[in-house]
Amino acid sequence: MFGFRILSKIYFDEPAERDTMEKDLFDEVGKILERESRLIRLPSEGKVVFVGDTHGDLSASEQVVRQYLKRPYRIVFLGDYVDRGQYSRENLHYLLHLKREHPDEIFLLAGNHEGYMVKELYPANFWNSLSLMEKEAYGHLFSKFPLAITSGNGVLGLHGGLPELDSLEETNRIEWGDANWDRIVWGDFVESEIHVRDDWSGRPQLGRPYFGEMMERYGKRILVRSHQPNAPLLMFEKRCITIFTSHAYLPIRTIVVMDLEREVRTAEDVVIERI
Ligand SMILES: [Mn+2]
Repeated sequence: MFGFRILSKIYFDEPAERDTMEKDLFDEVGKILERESRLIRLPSEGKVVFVGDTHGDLSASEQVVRQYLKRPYRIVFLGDYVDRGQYSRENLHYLLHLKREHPDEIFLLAGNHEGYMVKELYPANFWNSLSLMEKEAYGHLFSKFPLAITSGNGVLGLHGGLPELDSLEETNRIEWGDANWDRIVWGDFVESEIHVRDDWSGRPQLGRPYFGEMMERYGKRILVRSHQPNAPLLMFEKRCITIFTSHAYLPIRTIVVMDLEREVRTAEDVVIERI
């Protein structure tokens, strides 16, 4: 708490400088994101590290970057950078700076907490601390974040659940707030024979048959996602991996490291690492 007050004092006491810094950073990262598409395609060489929700846990992001921001790795953050943890703003700005400096090595996908301006949520301690103007600036930048990332060796990464599309290419046509956006950033997987159930919680519930059908349609073997702290680490014959990388939720932070040159069939073909 003490640390946060000091940091927020530094930021809030210098509004002019803060606005300029933000504007340049937001403009530059916004331009980089506009060149990317909503569906990122990873190259077929090197390795990739997937990082789950960081939720204001700045030191989690820093640790992954210290370990893996080097050849042959690329780092994919699966969304939910803000709220819950103590250092939302610091964590997010750290990642935005990284994206600006290393646009081809760092990828920042959208989570539901980046979609607050479209669909409100709780807890929203970061969002609640902002003025309306700031909310709009963050919301505008977040609306450019990609929704999914895929590789030729059979992996798909996104924040929550699978969309229902004819092909993954159609990810580029998803609008923020539509039904497929909702499944991607809000979707939960359940060990059940249901297909899809949109229940009272506002979180689409996606069952085993739906998982199998969509992965088959998209030609993917493994899904790496975050978002759902009560989900088992592995589901659906070890083809659905759920990781968290924030002390705001769980005492253990988990990441996935994967070789892009090797075909993957289940979680046994990747490294699940505790950091
Ligand atoms: Mn989430």
